[in-house]
Amino acid sequence: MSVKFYAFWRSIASFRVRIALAVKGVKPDEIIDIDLLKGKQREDSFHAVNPQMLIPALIEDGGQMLFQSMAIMEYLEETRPQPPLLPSDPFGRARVRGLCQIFVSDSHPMSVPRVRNYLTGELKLDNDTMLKWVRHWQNEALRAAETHLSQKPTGKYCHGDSVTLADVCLAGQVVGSGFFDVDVKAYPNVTRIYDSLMQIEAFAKSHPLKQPGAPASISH
Ligand SMILES: N[C@@H](CCC(=O)N[C@@H](CS)C(=O)NCC(=O)O)C(=O)O
Repeated sequence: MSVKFYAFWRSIASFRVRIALAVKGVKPDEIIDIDLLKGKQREDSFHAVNPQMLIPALIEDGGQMLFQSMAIMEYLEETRPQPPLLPSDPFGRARVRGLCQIFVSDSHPMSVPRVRNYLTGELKLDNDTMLKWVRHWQNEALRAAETHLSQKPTGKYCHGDSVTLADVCLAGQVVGSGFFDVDVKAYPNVTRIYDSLMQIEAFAKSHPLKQPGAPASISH
């Protein structure tokens, strides 16, 4: 089995897949850095890999490229069922996937480079107004998640006491919000779960700021 992983330290979607790989005990054989800060995702060489020009992307055993973090994580779950990252019951799976979507589909896209560049470059928003946009959508997601997570079956983690994909996505949300100076501490369940997750090696070592090339801290 050989795994080729296209990623970047700062990328929250790469962070999600990095955690899932670590939980499943998969160590990529090759990590190809796509430097988003230098716009490398838009170069022809990467366009040939992923026509959407986004990371992460993953290729296993020289097969077809896997794209979109949720799809990649579901693939890992199906091909490496242990330890499970989805509950065994249909309601549990639906709740976990629903929580994932709040972070992955509704909040994260509002903060990615191509959207921020469009807001400042095309729509001529100044930097502070653009950051207000990003923070607004981050807070919307955190507020909704906090309400869900104040209810059962939330436990030590998002869904009971076992780590699921919802936790992987929550970690991405919290770290991503931190990059934009959003006050995550205003959401006590989110913060409590994040703190528990960061006690787990697979999560802690996957943190964006622990990756090669990352700065010690980041703020806008
Ligand atoms: N929904 C996608 C989002 C992928 C995505 O937006 N990745 C960001 C980095 S976190 C990226 O490559 N951005 C490049 C850009 O916006 O130009 C996923 O979950 O994989």
